Amino acid sequence: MWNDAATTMVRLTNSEIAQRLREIRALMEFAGEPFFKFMAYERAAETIENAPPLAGLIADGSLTALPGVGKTIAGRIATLAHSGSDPYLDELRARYPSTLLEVLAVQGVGMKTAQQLFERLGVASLADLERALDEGALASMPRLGAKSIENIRRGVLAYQGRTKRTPLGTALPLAREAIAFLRAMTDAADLVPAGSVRRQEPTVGDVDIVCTSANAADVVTAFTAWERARSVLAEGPTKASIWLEGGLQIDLRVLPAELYGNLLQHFTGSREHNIQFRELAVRKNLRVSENGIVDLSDGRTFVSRSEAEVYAQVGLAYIPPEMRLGTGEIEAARTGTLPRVVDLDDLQGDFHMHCTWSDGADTLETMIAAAAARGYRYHAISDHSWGRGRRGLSPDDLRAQRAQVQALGDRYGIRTLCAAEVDIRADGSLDYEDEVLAERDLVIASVHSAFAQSREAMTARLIRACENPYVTIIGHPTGRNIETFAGYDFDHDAVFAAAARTGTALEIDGQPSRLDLPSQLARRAREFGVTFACDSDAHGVAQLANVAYAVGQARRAWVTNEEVLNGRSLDRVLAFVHAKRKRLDHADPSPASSNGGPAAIPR
Ligand code: DGT
Ligand code: CA
Ligand code: CA
Ligand code: ZN
Repeated sequence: MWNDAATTMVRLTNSEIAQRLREIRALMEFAGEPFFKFMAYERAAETIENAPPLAGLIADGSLTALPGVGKTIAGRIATLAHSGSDPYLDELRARYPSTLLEVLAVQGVGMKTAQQLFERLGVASLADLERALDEGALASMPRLGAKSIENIRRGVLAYQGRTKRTPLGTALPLAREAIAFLRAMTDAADLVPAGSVRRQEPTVGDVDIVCTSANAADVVTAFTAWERARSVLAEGPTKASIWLEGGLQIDLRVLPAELYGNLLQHFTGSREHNIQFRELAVRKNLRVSENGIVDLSDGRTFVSRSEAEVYAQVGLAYIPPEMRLGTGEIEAARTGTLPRVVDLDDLQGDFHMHCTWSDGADTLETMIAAAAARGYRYHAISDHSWGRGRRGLSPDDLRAQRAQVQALGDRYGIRTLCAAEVDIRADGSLDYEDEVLAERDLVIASVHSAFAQSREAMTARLIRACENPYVTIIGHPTGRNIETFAGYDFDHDAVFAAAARTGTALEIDGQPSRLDLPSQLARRAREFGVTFACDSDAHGVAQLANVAYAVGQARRAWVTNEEVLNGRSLDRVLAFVHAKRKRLDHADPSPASSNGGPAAIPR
């Protein structure tokens, strides 16, 4: 940890120092210090945020040359940088609970109000404030009208929404880091994420990790001392909770090995699933708890190391964690009708990836090599079309790119399909002429513009894209962003029906910000007989692994390998492409796509 002389100088980043200066400012103001004093910390925080890394400035004593940094504050910055804290900050923290900052961060709670809430009602945390709101205690405060109280109530909700959920794509790598740390530092075994991470929920409230060990206390101690832990929320003999920088919580539970199956099942949830599981058990005269399954007829308790046994004891087939949503899986497991859902290992390829020809970070050859290294039989390079001024390819570029693929020959032992991700324009026409599309081995068509269209227009737009004989896959079909955008409005059923009728696959895009189709919709689409494509949408080699998120969502949607296009052999993929081209080109030409004539099928 302390092996590098340069890093021993400064333990905090500029933004961590700025954050602490802002904390000093907030607590000073709360304490009633004069305006000019606490505002000096605000100005210094701004300066530090925009300053170069501080080690050099501290070493030659030139911190005070920064605008807004006087002698006192320069001393505090140097102390913070060296030790991670500062006596004045410690003094303020001793006087006021750290949770007070939550209250101060709630929109609608001014400084005066926060002071009064603290003094009169003892409100020192968000939880206190929520309770005071629920109990109507705020109405007793002078100068706080109904409208202000309503504003505070909204502010609390907004604060929770802001701080509450973390994308799976952020949480799962952190869970894996914590697991790797515990594996290296302790004797813990059976380390896995549980809870919503294991269920592959697109966003998670917190991360739950379970493991087994004969030395639970040692595992807990190591966990709370992890250098990524910013604070320890709770610590007990067999469990602990920490907070990481940025506020993600990780709960660790160390379980007795003999009960591992029961407890893993319990801590995986979902709540709805567990309730239904217990209800079914009760009807069989069994009582399920985290401590085992009691047969009420003879009082015997069954405990198990394996989840499969736990389900079997209640007469159920094993239910994969992604399916434990309380949406019919228990009944299906009881009647033997649970589908065998697609597995990451089933995939033979990936259709959606970009390289430096458009907006990818890695070259064509690097992407091909990386796809081959994943063990795929085939993959498609699907760079963007040229329409919207982003780095898209012209028809000539597409031909040049194919020449480059051909020149590489069989060097990597993988078949590279020359595809494209083509914009679906506002009217449902595509960004290339049909002649150009016909030269592609397959085509992904995606909406990247005009999201605000009416439901009718968007539905017609997507159906028209499905009807184009050359469109193999509709990319990220709803356009949602899991944090910021619910997706554009369209008639889902109508588009699913069109996709099934025309032999167009719908993508399940594995980019963590997309996860699109959402699993509820993919499950609905199954009822129409839709084929899916589980894709990474990688913009660099590291993102090829995002295909695992696509598979996770497909499993949540009960999608089987047979329903996934890239679960099939290359011959069958090409047959899927050409069956649609043949059928629609000859039998049912739509007005949008009739200018192509019979396609020359590229080999
Ligand atoms: P999240 O964290 O909101 O994304 O969702 P979960 O499902 O991970 O919920 P969490 O972290 O509160 O609890 C982890 C699992 O523990 C949950 O899926 C089911 C299980 N569990 C069973 N009984 C209880 C209970 O009484 N309270 C809580 N909090 N969890 C329970
Ligand atoms: Ca959780
Ligand atoms: Ca939890
Ligand atoms: Zn893309």
